[in-house]
Amino acid sequence: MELIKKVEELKNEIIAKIKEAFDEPSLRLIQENHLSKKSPLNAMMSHIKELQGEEKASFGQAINNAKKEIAEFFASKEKEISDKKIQEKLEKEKIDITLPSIDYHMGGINPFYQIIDEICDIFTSMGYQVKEGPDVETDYFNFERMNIPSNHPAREMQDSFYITNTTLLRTHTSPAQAHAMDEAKGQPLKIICPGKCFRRDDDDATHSHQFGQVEGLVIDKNINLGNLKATLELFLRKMFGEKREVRFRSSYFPFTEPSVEVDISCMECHGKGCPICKGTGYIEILGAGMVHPHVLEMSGYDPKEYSGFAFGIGIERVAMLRYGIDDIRKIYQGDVRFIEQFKRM
Ligand code: FA5
Repeated sequence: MELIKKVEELKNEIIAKIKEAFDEPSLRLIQENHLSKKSPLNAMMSHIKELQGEEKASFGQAINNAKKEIAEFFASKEKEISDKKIQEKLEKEKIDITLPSIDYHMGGINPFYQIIDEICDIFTSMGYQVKEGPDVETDYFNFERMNIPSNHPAREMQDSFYITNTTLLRTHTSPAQAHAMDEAKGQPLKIICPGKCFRRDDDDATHSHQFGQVEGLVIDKNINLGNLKATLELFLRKMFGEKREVRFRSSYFPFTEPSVEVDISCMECHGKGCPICKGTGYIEILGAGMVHPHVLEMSGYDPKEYSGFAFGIGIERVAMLRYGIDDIRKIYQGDVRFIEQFKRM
């Protein structure tokens, strides 16, 4: 049939045009002219009404087959052009892996803050909550509530920066204990309180007038000295590893009874004695003890029912022993050559 021949010719013509397309725009032009509703192939559909029976069916079939063949050919050409485009792009954009990379400068984090994070991680993994107290304290919280009334000789050991007669920069983080106990209203407590402390200490290799402590406090029924020792030993093992020498000494704090202090073997001389540890072979890192019954009473706990332990860890001392820092003042001098050595460790 003449019409079917025409369809065949038209199809071959369109396929030839598609073959010639070499880029995206030329392909789109062909699509517009030959594959749209207004295309000559679609226009030929109008002849269908002139045909009958068998002829009508085979003509319709011929048009559909032609359309299908063209669409398939078009799709494969489209893919060919897009693959070619990607290939050309890849060839043009060759990456020279021998070029030096961009130099991102990564600063260090002061070991003071790294140690706080580490201490908090260790204690929160043991179920402690983190609470903070204020840097500026009242005489009442800093001393009285810690069982250090005015004229108590222990005040002299923490010679202080007073702001008024009754307010001062806190000399230890222990007053945070009293705030937490007031809030807890007689309920059990398991907290740590990191923060800064200030004392009129003469600065030397292991003392600074500003330093950090992490206070710890556990209050519940049946808490004993064995719980305190086990907790601190676990903390020290996690912080310093198994090999470091640890020494528990009995001591005195007005707010704990009995009291202990804990020393770690000196990072410089490993226990032999040197100027940094003042010849003792050890550096003191924390004070601790069983909460004094009077402190419990002042804070609303019945000491016959409740007991507790507390500790105060010196942050810089831990940093010194952990990283082998030979002078505490380096932590505060803001020398980037020092800080840069402490990328997140
Ligand atoms: C206290 O401050 C007690 N509040 C600790 C405590 C808490 C005892 C709870 C019992 C119960 P001490 O003055 O010993 O104690 O200080 C504790 C730690 O803080 C010391 O072991 C030391 O690591 C650190 N520290 C004290 N003074 C300085 C200072 N001037 N410079 C650097 N670190 C210091």
